[in-house]
Amino acid sequence: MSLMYLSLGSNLNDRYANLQQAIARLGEHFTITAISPVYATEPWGDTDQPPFLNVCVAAATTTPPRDVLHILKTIEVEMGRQPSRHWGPRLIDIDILFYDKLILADEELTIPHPRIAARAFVLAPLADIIPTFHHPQTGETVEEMLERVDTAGVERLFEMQFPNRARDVAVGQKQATV
Ligand code: PH2
Ligand code: MG
Ligand code: MG
Repeated sequence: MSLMYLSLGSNLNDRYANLQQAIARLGEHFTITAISPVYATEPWGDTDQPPFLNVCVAAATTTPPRDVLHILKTIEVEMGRQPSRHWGPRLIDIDILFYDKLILADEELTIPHPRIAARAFVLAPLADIIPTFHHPQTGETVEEMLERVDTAGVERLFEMQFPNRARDVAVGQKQATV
């Protein structure tokens, strides 16, 4: 079993419902072991777009990383994501942040995600689930990286709720129904 950490973001339509649906779909392929609180975040990079909701998820799997990527892309497309400009608005974006301590880079996929250390919208929710995880390339922990970024415009909102009882997933000591 490998443990991976994913970042999810949405800034179009019903952003919260999009995150819920994406996590429910992830639960059909992987064993979700933790879900961070939801964050409201100002757009990073391309700032001329609506604000995001962001969340991070931990998931256990035996699926290799490139196959994970294809599953994530399929979920994005099935949920109705349309092609957009680079860093532009999106219904749902699901990115692999870490996959165990794996380091991998090719034209299709780079792990760890290359911009983790620059993104408060990733580091704040990630620090809620794995504050002491060491970045395999820099050795820095998630909470150390978080201390170095500007967290203005990144606001923790609430824990996610899952009203549709399709599946139970263990979330820490609690049971969240996805
Ligand atoms: N995703 C981007 C670009 N900018 N900004 C925020 N706040 N949240 C995101 O998820 C995000 C972004 C490209 O993936
Ligand atoms: Mg992204
Ligand atoms: Mg992406």
